[in-house]
Amino acid sequence: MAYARTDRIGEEVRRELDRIIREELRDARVSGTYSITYADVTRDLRYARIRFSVLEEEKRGPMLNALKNAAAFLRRELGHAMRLRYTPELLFELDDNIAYGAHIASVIKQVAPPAPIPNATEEDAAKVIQKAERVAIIPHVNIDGDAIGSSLALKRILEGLGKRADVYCPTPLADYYKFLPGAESVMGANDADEIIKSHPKGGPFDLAIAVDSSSLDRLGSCAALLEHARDSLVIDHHATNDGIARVNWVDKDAAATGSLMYRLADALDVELDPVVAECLLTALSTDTGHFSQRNTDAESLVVASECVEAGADIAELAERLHKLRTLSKTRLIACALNSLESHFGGKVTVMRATAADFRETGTNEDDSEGIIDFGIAVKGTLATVFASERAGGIKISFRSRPPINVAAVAQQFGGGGHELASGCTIESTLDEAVGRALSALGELADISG
Ligand SMILES: [Mn+2]
Repeated sequence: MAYARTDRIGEEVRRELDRIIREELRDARVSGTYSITYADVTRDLRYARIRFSVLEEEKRGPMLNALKNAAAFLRRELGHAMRLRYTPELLFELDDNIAYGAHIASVIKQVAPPAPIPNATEEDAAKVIQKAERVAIIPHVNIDGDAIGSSLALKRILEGLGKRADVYCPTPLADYYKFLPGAESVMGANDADEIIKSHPKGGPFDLAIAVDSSSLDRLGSCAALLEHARDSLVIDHHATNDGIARVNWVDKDAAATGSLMYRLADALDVELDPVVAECLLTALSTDTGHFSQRNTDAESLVVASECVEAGADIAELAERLHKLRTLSKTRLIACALNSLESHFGGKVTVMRATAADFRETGTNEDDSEGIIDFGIAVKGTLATVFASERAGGIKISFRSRPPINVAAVAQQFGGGGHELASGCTIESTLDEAVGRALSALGELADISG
């Protein structure tokens, strides 16, 4: 059945190309008595081998060159003329040249399916992006400022290149990020599920991009988009990244995924506009504690400087992201501060937010963001634990100072993150989860030594 379909498409491609070449391709090298004899379209529509023959021998070479030079133009025209979900790349060969035909066959073998790229660079990322027309962007669950800022910046960058890009949030976006330009257009996990159900694999997305996400778990049910799209890319800065896409661009030394988006914009030759600037500054500001944590590097300050130059208001953002909080959140902080404990001779602090705290203050999980900073702010603290009671278990967050590596501790419980900031979920009571987190810290991070 599939063969019959590609045969039919092949014949349509052949007919349309013949018409386009005769009517629209103005190239003196295309002359004489020629015919487009056959179009062989691969089943995934990625490639079409176009065979043609020319009666006059001396005109064969020039015509082949003319068609190869015009391949991009012909493909575009073909795309307009035919309603295909993907316009194949055109590979021309002379009907009567067996050697060239064999070469084309080996090229097709080499390029399909594309090989995974485990250590990709911004150039690799730019290449797969340039090829895509419709893109799905997926930030991680419990979306933070880096994830949403980077995702919305990426959406804007891609739209600037004339592509269609949508952000699919695996969990709802917290209210305090809704001021970001583009936040009103984000889609949810249900939208992603529906698209996956109503389209065959490979459509409608040419590319799915996971942002700031170190594992498939972190994408919730939106992880399916990565499998479903024609191609996949991850852009991330977590050292614990599993290599979840075909093209994996992970720079663990980057302060934020926002820094990578800045490099990507440069690689794609896209200038920062006020929208990209505000989103990127949010990403950087969130992941660096407004440019004050240890991961704040020269690049993050360059990005910040460029964002301010492009129109982002850094004071306003600092207020929105770090200084202003609701009365109910302020009360939740009071509960957490009240629970403060000191362990390992003052080297580890612990705070908790119980289900009752959330209920009585009228807050939700999103409001616990940033509370952990109060724990690491206590003088003499090398590591801090913040445990909050959630529907799905106890969410444990860790922060530390060098050389204490809390990524390893979170991984022990199936979580992940960075050396100095990580998290996991433990299914138990609040007290038991805190006990287990503390003993893991003691053993793995050698806190007692
Ligand atoms: Mn990040």
